[in-house]
Amino acid sequence: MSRIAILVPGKIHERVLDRLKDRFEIIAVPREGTLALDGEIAGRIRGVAVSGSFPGAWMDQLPHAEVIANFGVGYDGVDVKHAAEKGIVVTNTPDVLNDEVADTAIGLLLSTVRELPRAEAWLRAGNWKPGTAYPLSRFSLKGRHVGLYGLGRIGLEIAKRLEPFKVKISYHTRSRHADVSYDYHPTLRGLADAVDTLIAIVPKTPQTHKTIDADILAALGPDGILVNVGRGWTVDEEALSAALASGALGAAGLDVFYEEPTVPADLLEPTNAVLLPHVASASVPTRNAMADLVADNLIAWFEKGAALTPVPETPQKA
Ligand code: NAP
Ligand code: 8YV
Repeated sequence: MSRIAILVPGKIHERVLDRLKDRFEIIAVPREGTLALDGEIAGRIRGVAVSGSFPGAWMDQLPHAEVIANFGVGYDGVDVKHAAEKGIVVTNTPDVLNDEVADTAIGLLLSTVRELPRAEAWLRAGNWKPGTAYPLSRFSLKGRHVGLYGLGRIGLEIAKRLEPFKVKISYHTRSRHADVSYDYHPTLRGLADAVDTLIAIVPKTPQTHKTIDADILAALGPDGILVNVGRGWTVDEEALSAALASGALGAAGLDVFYEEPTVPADLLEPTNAVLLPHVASASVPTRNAMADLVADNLIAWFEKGAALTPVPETPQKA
């Protein structure tokens, strides 16, 4: 019996392919503007494993696609509206990366507040000599009031990790959580007015576009800190680089950028920014767990008739 064909456009974690190759026929194609597939092959494809975008036009090339397994909890690259219209189930990789991303968020917060990467660079540059010391960091985490923009799976883990640091914690989401004691703010502006430190961990949606703008940064103020581990889409980077350069904002720690992998020169310039190349989930164990969940979703769909972690926008077929 011929094996079910799974399309893999562009690169994906090697473990996804290792897990799938004995059960499925893998059709690996380069990631280009259109899917380079002839009609016969396209007609055989029933599943997709993808890391990165998967536009609606590609779905239209696959008349028998049933499921698209996305590598990542954020699935903003996959046209889920189009998938839902076509009855295609989209899956993502929730929960298995919560701890890693939350740990990285705390590391990035501390690095930003205490200038740890700059202090290390100072040492490596040979500046530590008898009689010298790295300058005192301007900021401390002690006594800060941290606002979480997003309190979902990862946001909650960040909040739990913040508790032992004895900072006050508040949050903004669209819906209030009945089960947490943190102060709730129904608007982002209200949260930014209340706190001096903002951690963004919201998805890329039309509603979150450049919501962290000049007004929000001004509300955080000259002693304010911004950390973004969600999506670069959420931040107005021009306003951010201007605020960092002028001192209107104290410092920023960013794991994500608007147009990755491009980091605007104006953001590279200010020394009061800590910049990471989207590494929040990027450890071997966590990426392996994400790869397993991609594979397990496809296996569950084709062997048991139901995916493990479908996204809410796409229906799970009976
Ligand atoms: P989640 O459980 O769905 O949580 C999302 C949170 O954002 C919820 O609290 C949600 O609350 C809030 N939210 C959504 N839209 C909002 C809006 N318009 N205004 C205010 N709050 C809003 O997702 P998650 O698993 O925590 O992941 C969050 C995001 O982090 C992912 O979508 C991804 O983009 C990003 N991420 C980045 C990395 C990285 O490597 N840097 C790794 C993993 C995830 P309400 O629905 O009540 O508003
Ligand atoms: C990954 C992420 O870097 O899960 C997400 O939403 O942003 C990260 O864990 C990304 O998905 C890998 O391509």
